Amino acid sequence: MEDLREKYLSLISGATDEASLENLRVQAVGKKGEISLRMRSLGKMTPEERQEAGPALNALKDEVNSALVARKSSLSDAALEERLKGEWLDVTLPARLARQGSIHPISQVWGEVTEIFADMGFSVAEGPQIESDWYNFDALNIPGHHPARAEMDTFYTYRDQDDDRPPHVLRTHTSPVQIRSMEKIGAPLRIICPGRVYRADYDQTHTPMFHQVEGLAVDTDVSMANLKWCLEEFVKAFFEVDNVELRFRASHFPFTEPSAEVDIRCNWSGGQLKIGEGDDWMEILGSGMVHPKVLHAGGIDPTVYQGFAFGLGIDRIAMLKYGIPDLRAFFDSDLRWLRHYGFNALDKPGLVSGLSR
Ligand code: 2U9
Repeated sequence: MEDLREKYLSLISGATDEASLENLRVQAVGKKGEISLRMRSLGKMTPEERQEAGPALNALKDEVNSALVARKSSLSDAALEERLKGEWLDVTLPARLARQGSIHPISQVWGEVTEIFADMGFSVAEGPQIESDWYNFDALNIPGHHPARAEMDTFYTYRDQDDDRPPHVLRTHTSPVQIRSMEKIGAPLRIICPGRVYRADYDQTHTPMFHQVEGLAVDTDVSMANLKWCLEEFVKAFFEVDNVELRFRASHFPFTEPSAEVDIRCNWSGGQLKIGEGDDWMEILGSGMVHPKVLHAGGIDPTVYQGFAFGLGIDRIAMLKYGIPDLRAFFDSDLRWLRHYGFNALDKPGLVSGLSR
């Protein structure tokens, strides 16, 4: 019995994992274990032998069981210790990392423009970036032979050679959204359409994708005077100045008649732009009264309704307002640039809280 005791106590203390410990348990005190079989043989002993062997075997079984429990607990402590070493955590690290992302100046200005026109009762309309020839050109009074089609450096989608339908285009302006809105909502109507547009052009002031906001107001008593007031209010709010002077210069667009390009009085001296003072003029948008043919293409009766429309480049006014020199950097995804020119996501542009900080 002493041999058994020594054998199992030494095996148990040498076990290195819980699985081999379980094997030992079965081997010693399991149903057919060595100690259990010995206990079964008590029946065949004389009463004197049994009196001596019985308590000794019981004591041995208890001792082996205790040794198993103790070893099991020390093995699981060691396993936990090992796991915790791998799951090490430095609780002295700061709980929040510094601000990682920022709002891109284009998103910021998009939000600012939307906020200003929303306050004047304009809602936002959006539409597809891949447009039919009709929505992008014909409906806007730009027929097939019109030079504006060529001037717009259009990206065309591919058609098979035997397919004589006109190809779809990447929209060259957001104007198709206004046609779609006139069809869908009818008159009266007051919308702005911010979005991405595409033209095959690339230099310091042109990228093949850029952003526009166009506006459209249609009603029975709409005039250039309303257009002028809206644009003045917009420019004052956007550049955050109390006084601005606008200059409407006669121009030509196929979709408006009359048409005007709008300049603001400014001062460029010292390389810094000041709005509302000085002797310089800077063009910031195009506008006009919607051409009757265009109203008609949108399903609106031009003998009853008139409309004014305007268009401006978001990227361009973002550069002007925030002093960003090169348009191409907008789309480089350079983190240093984004951190420098980006805005805090929590500072949402608002007319009461402030457009920009
Ligand atoms: C409809 C009717 C009229 C939108 C207009 C302009 C003048 C204009 C340019 C500004 C800078 C484009 O981003 S830019 O290059 N836009 O000058 N846009 S009027 O006129 C419309 C549009 C839709 C149905």
